[in-house]
Amino acid sequence: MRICTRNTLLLCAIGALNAAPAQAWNTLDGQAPIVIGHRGASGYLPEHTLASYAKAIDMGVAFIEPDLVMTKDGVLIARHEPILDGTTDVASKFAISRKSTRMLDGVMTTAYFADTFTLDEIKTLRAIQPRANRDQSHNGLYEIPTLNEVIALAKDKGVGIYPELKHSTYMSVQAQANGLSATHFEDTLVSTLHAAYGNSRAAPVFIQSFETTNLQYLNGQTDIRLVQLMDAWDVNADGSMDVSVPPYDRPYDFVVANDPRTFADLLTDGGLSFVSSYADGIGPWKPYLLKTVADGVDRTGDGILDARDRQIVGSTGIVEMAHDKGLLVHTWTFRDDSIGYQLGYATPAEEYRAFYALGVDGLFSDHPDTARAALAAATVPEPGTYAMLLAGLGLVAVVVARRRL
Ligand SMILES: [Ca+2]
Ligand SMILES: [Ca+2]
Repeated sequence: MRICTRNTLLLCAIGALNAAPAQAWNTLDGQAPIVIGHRGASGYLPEHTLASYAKAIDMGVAFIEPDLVMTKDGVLIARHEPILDGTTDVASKFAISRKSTRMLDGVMTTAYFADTFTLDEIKTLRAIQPRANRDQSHNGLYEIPTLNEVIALAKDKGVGIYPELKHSTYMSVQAQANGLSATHFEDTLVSTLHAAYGNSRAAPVFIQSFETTNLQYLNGQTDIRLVQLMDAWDVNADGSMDVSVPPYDRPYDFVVANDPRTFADLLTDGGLSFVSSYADGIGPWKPYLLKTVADGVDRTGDGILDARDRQIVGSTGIVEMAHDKGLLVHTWTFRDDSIGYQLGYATPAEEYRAFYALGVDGLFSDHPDTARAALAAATVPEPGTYAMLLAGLGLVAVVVARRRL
């Protein structure tokens, strides 16, 4: 492991020269960042289907990301939400009487919930593309996969998996209502992963969640690496994060426990120390890491002010702070078709390049081919690289000399 801190910058720079032509990444271990297929290659095919994951693998991702929810009979399946309405054809196959009204992270919601359907029922459904601006031609073709089916594909293709426990607090209530244990969701994930990969930190697996209690529980159950996700509602004009709107403001288990901390509080020095007591990495929404400001300047020159025009200020310092505590940083979500959150960059390629340069250890992309192409371009040594590195060495030498005074 090679961590380049301010104190070891000179050695790291020399190391980079000796290791030429490999590029010195600003990641925690100095290796190239990983591209994670967000819900598969969800920019192209209906999310969380084996077809979507397979396409992401074909595009060169290191990991595929199954979000997990639970069926009535306690089977873990891949869906972004326990709500089936938006991403499946459930409404055309089951009577409206199968809808129910439940509290989901503090929001009263009426929907077809996965935990009210058996796996046999779920297997009659077919996935649909939830985003109107994306290809609808694959609707109705693909089943909803189980965790075991996702693992089988990943192992067959030689990539890792990055499962997310969705809404653990909600799942615990539903599990008990369905006659299962309060931790059935987490325990089933752990036993399934251990059976497939062993109980090892070296397993090609990361478990992620927006909640904290479940990850702290898992820390006592498994050596598989754990990642704490951090959300927010929006980004303010001045670049600060808006964490004022539930349920995007804080982990839902904090709400239940009357813990006043927000996601932003988990990204302070003290917050990161807390997270590092049980997790191996953090997964903050990308504007937490790179500060941009809406200053009214039309940088793209199209006569319209949007997110792409924001002024880039630079690192918020969170990547550096997390790395100093030994935490990996995996951020999200990168898309070719979402200029509303392509903050400060005219093209997706420029945005990827900036985050790779920032030192993120990985990122989640709906369009993994674009992410991989940007990574490949970033690994090609540019003509000026060594001159710049030498100039940097000179600068370090000056700094070191001044410190001696
Ligand atoms: Ca996810
Ligand atoms: Ca513009």
